[in-house]
Amino acid sequence: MIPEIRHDWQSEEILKIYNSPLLELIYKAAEVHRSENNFAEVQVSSLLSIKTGGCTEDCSYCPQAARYHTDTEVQPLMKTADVVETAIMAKAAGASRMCLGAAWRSVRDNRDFDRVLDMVRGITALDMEVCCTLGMLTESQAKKLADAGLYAYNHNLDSSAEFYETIISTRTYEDRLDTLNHVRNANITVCSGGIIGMGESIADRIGMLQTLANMPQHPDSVPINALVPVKGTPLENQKRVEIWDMIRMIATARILMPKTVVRLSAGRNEMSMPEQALCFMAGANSIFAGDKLLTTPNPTFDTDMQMFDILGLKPRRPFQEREHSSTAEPVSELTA
Ligand code: SAM
Ligand code: DTB
Ligand code: SF4
Repeated sequence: MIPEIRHDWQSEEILKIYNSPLLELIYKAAEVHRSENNFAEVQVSSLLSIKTGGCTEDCSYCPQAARYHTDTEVQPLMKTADVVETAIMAKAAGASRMCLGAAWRSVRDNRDFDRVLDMVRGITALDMEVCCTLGMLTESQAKKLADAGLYAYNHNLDSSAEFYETIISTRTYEDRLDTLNHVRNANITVCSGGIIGMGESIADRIGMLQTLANMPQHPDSVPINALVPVKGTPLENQKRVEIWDMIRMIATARILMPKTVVRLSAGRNEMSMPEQALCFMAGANSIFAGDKLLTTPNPTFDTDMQMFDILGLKPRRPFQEREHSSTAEPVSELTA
């Protein structure tokens, strides 16, 4: 079976896939994954918060928003040498990508941005992919990041356009889409996904997947985060997302976007190994590794490497995504 790469998914069809009997859904997604990707390979990203807390935005899930009283300590922008040092350790531990996160609403053209550009150059020189997530970008900022060697930019849609308004009031869904366009136009790979477990409906989950899958080019990677409820945020009392919902999201993303890297993202610290194994079976082929996400705990590199050994998975080499086509080309012309 060779899946067609489509950009015209209707919400009814997506809902039907999402709601199909669970084992059938996993089987179908696994088939797509095996036909389109090397299913034994998992892309391993390491996350580093280069500027923590004190953010002006009001994202209801986020421990780094200044207006919520969380235990997150505000930290200024890290020094370039410390960031490169951390990347060297992450590479030695098996990561092919370093993802740098800053608690900014948007990038400003100042010395801090120049420092981030230096970090991008420094880590790229280690033969690692660099991803940044710095908030909103202008066209010229995206171009500067591309010129510095940036490989990927993460900017999540988080949910459907309708639900987005209820969790964030300080920027719009359109703002998010504009930044993603600037990233794509600068020839940086696009990483965009969302969070489940915030109180959204299934229709909201479908709406987000539909927006991502119907972009003219599928995002190169799609992180699926389970909400980490953090004390002090408006979503602190949300109950833990069911593993079955995570699996349904991952499998549906895999079927809609066959060649995209689907990342099993936040929430792994609360998942058992068999639960994660089902996510890989359903088409997840990336993780964030390292004992911390941005501010919350994550399994250690060693734990994950043991899991890979048991499941027969291996970390993927860097710089593979640009080689895959997420455009409207017929898949039959591509090798699986
Ligand atoms: N400030 C930038 C932005 O908002 O794009 C970059 C950093 S922000 C922390 C990156 C992403 O982390 C958010 O878009 C959201 O999807 C995810 N995130 C933040 N807090 C989370 C939480 N408590 N649980 C799960 N995902 C979370
Ligand atoms: C993404 O989708 N998930 C990561 C990354 N992109 C930047 C962030 C998860 C953050 C979880 C909460 C925290 O550790 O602060
Ligand atoms: Fe700021 Fe990003 Fe957190 Fe929103 S998600 S409060 S923009 S750091």
